[in-house]
Amino acid sequence: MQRGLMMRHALAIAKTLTGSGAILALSLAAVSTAEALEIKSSDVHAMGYPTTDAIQFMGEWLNEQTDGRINLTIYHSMQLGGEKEALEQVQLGALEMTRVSVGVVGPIVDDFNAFNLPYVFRSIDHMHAVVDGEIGQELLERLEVGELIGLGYMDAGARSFYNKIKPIRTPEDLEGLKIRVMQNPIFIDMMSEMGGAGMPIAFNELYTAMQTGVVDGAENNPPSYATQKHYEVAGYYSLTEHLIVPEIFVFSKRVWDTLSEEDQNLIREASVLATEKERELWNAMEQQAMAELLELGIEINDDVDKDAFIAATAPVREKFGAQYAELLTRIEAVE
Ligand code: BDP
Repeated sequence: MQRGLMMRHALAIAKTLTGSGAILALSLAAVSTAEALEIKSSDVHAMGYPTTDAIQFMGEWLNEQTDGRINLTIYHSMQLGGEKEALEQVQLGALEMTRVSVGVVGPIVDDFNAFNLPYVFRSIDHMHAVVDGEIGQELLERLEVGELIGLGYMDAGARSFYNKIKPIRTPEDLEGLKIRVMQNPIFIDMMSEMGGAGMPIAFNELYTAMQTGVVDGAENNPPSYATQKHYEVAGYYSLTEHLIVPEIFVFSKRVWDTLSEEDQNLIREASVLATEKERELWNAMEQQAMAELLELGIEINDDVDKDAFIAATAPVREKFGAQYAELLTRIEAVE
C-alpha cells in the first residue's frame, strides 16, 4: 500500500472505531440509568426506632418510584459494628449509606464540632432553624472532602446524664464519675470541664461497660436510654440536656459518582421525605420513651441547675470557640 493510501485507510478505521465507541458509550449510559441499584444502609438502632423506620420509609419510596429498580436494605442494631466503622465503610464505598450521630462526624469534617458543643443550641427549634437553613446545607456540602455525600439531618432530641450511683443536679455531682461519651475528643473535654471523666466507648459496648463498672454511666436522649435498656444498669436519669446533637445520614461519594443524575435526584428527594418522616416519628417516640421510663419507676430528676452546667461548660465553648468563631456567631444569630 502506498503511504498516502495507508494513512487514509488508518484514518477511516479510526473514524469507524470512534463512531462505534461513541455509540457504545451512549448505549451503556442508557443501560445504566435503568440499572438496578442496591443500597445497603446501616444504623446502630433496631427497627422500630425513628431513624431506622425513616430510612426504611425512604427505601420503600425509592422502590415504588422505580418499580423495584432501587432497593434499600437496612443493616440495623449494629450488625455492621459501631458508627465510626460504618462511616469508614461508607467512605471506602463498601457500604452505600449510613445514619449516624453528628457526634462522630466532627473528626471527619471539623466544622461539625460546632454542633457538638454543650449548650450551643438554645432549643430544639433553634437547632432545627440552623440545620434546615444555610449553615446546615453548607456543612452537608463540606462532607464531600471526607468522601461523603450529606443527604440530610434527623432529630435526636437532647442528651442528658444517666448513671448507676446518684442523681445529678449540679456539675459537682459528676465529680469522680466515669461517663461514657461518643467517640470524639471534644466530648472528653466536655466531661472534664463538667467535673467527670469522659470515656469513649462504642454504643454497642456500652451496656456491658456499665454493667461491669468500666464506666458509671453515660448520656443520651430518652429513646436511646429506654430502647437500649440502659436503665437496667444505670437507674438514675438526670435531665441536664447538655447536648442537642442532630443525627445525619450520608451516602458514599464513591458510589454516588457512579450514579445517574436521575438516581441522584431521586435519592435527594427521598432524603427530604426521610427527614420529615423521622421528625414526626421522633416526637412520638420521645413521649413514649418518657412514659415507659416513668412506668418502670426509673428515677428521673429534672431539678437540675442548668445555669451551673452552662457556666461550667463555658471553657469548652471558649476553647473550641476560637476555631469555629465565625460559625458560632452565625449559629447564635439564627432565630
Ligand atoms: C444515639 C444516636 C446514635 C449514637 C448514640 C451514641 O442516635 O446515633 O450512636 O446515641 O451515644 O442517640 O453512641
